[in-house]
Amino acid sequence: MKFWKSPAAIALGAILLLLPSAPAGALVTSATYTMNANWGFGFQALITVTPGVSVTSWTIEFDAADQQAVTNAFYAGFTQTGRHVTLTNRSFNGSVAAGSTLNVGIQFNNPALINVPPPSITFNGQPAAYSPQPYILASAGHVAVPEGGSATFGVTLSQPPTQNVVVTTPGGSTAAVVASPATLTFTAANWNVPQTVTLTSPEDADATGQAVYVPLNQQTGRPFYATDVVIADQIDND
Ligand SMILES: [Ca+2]
Repeated sequence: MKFWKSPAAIALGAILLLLPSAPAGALVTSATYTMNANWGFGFQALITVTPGVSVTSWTIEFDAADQQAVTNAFYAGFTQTGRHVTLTNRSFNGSVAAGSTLNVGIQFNNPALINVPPPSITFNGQPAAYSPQPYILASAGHVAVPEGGSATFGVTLSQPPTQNVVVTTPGGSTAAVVASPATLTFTAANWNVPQTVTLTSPEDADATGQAVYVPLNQQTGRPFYATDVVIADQIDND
C-alpha cells in the first residue's frame, strides 16, 4: 500500500496540520548584547534574555574579550574566572516567564580597548539564539604618534550596514594629537574595506607624551554599531 493513499496517513496529516508550529516548551531562548557606553578603558553593556521556558532562577554565561574584567553588574550577581563570566539572578528577579524579557547590565574594565561582543551566550547552561551587536572596528587599540609626525590606523565595520553609516573621529585642533578625516562613510559596498585615519601630533613645548582618546562614534545610519576607542600615545621629542 502506498502510504499517501492510506486514510490513516491522511488523517495523521490533518492532525499534524492542526498542531501549533512551535509547541509550548519548544520556544527558543534568545539573547542580545549591546555596548551602550564606551569610555576607552571601560564600558557598560546591556544583556537581554527572552527565555523560551519559564524559570525560577537563572545563570547567564559568556566569555569576555581578552583582559576584560567585570567590575559591576546591575540586576545580577557576577563571578569571573579567566575570561568566563557567570551572572546569576538576584533574590528579586529569579522568576522570568517564557517570552518575557530579562535585562542585565554589566560594567567592565577594558585595558586592551576591545569592543567586540562575546561570541555566544548561554542561559541556564543552554546556548541562546544570540544576536551580537554590530561594532566599529579599529585596527589597533593604541597607536604611537611621534611628536611633530603622524601615524595611521584603519577602520571597518563588523557587518554591512542597511543604511549608510557615518562614523566621526574627534577633530579638536588644540589636542596633542589630531585625527583626520573628521568623518568616515561606510556603505553596503565598502563596509569591510579599511578606511585610514591619520593621527598628527604638532610640535609642543612640553617634555611629556600625552595620551589622547580617539573615540569612533556612529552618527547616522543603521543598524547601530558599538563605539570603538583608540588611544593615541604621543611620543614626546623635547
Ligand atoms: Ca613635547
